[in-house]
Amino acid sequence: MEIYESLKNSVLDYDADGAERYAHQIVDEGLDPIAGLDAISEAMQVVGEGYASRELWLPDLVGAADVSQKALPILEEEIHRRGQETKSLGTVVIGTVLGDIHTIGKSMVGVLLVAAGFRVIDVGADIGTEAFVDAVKENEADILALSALLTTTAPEQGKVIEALKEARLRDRVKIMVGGGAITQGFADSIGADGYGATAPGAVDLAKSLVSAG
Ligand code: B12
Repeated sequence: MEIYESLKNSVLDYDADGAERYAHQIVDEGLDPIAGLDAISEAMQVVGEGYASRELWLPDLVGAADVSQKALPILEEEIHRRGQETKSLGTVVIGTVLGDIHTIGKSMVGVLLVAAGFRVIDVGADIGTEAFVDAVKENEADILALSALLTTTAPEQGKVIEALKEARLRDRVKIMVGGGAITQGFADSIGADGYGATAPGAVDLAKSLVSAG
């Protein structure tokens, strides 16, 4: 649909006003806010490829991420609003690991989990092991979802799992991992309960983890 294409292009054109306007329009016209997240995700994918092939530079990444951040809260608020109408499937604590400030994918996973009926506590980015352990304990989380986009920060996910073992909480919480730097093989190697490559995949995974008990 044209509006989603316009939203995607506004991110690619670094047009913050446009992104905000299209996000509001999606909400006001009762269109699908999740399709809006997909459009932003596609734009970030294009930006990432441009950066990898050296056609774009760090300020371009920052610019596109800033524009995304204008539209995302508007769509997320609407998804939260609609999610409140459903019964909770369980509690998920989600965050990006220490040393890693990438938030967009993590936030998308969080908001789709809300849309699916989970209670989600998003602890943010650049989060240390202690803070994850505390959040799991305080919220009696059923699932801990860890995101990492850098190969240098991926090992932090393993450290969080070890810290949960030390705190004797590992048996009480399922752990799912994801983010650009993570593979199924890596997830297996650190003893995670599941790996998801996409936000919709993360929702299916979370549902299967809670139903497995
Ligand atoms: C935007 C961006 C930034 C922004 C982040 C802004 C923000 N608020 O998030 C800024 C400019 C700050 C940034 C900084 C850096 N970045 Co950067 N960044 C990106 C970029 C272009 C897009 C990331 C993104 O938002 N993607 C869109 C979302 C929707 O995708 P996603 O995060 O992968 O999430 C999806 C899945 O992975 C999954 N998922 C995510 N989390 C989880 C969690 C669970 C539990 C599950 C199941 C699934 C899941 O679901 C999501 C939706 O489908 C990527 C390129 C790329 N192709 O990913 C580089 C990239 C990740 N960055 C990279 C680098 C190198 C950096 C910097 C080191 C650059 C520098 N020289 O300073 C810094 C590091 C800063 C730090 N300490 O974290 C590299 C990482 C290379 C590597 N393998 O280590 C990449 C891959 C670019 C590249 N091709 O080189 N970056």
